[in-house]
Amino acid sequence: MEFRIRLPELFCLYRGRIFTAMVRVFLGLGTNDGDREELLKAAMGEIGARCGRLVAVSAVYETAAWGLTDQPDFLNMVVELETPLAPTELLDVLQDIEADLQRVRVVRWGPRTMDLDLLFYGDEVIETERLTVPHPRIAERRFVLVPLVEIAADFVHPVNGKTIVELLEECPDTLEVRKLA
Ligand code: A4P
Ligand code: MG
Repeated sequence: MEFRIRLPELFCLYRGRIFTAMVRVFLGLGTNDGDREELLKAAMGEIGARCGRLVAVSAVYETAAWGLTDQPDFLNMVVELETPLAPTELLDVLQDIEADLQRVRVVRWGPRTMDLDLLFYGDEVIETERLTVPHPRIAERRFVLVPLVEIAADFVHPVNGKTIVELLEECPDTLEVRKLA
């Protein structure tokens, strides 16, 4: 005879652990040091294996450096996932993945092998010492908004109430963001 446990809808089973419902999350990936395409592939593999279920993936874009402009171009992309992890647990795993990909933090906004930013965590607004969500500079950056429009055009920013399309239309950034074939 077969026994099955039926979980109430608010709970889910993920890799042998019971979690409360999955949360829709968007992550930004950026790299401008090393073999950038391989680094993006490796990061995606790790995110899929350790953070949750990948739901959507944007194209890869070559982008001029924002902030500290005198540095090599970046490759950027964004991904959507469903995660069972709490925000700080997710940040821990993202920072572990950055470390595994040999990121060394030297200069703020400077070159890096892999930068993983938590852009949105559902519609939650989080302000702690370690974490600001939504990521505070989304609206100022075409390298985030252009790939986001591809996979989440109608997603509403929980703080300013604007969709990603609206944010892109209003974005003052003029730096180049070029889709790779
Ligand atoms: N932290 C707080 N909130 C978050 C969040 N939502 N996601 C904290 C991720 N981390 C968050 O980040 C510093 C601290 O931010 C972390 O310890 C975490 O607790 P970091 O990644 O160590 O430092 P950073 O990336 O140099 O600084 P920062 O301010 O996070 O920079 P950004 O915003 O990540 O920007 N130009 C192009 N074209 N493409 C890029 O990808 N990236 C940056 C970095 C600058 N210019 C760029 C790009
Ligand atoms: Mg960062």
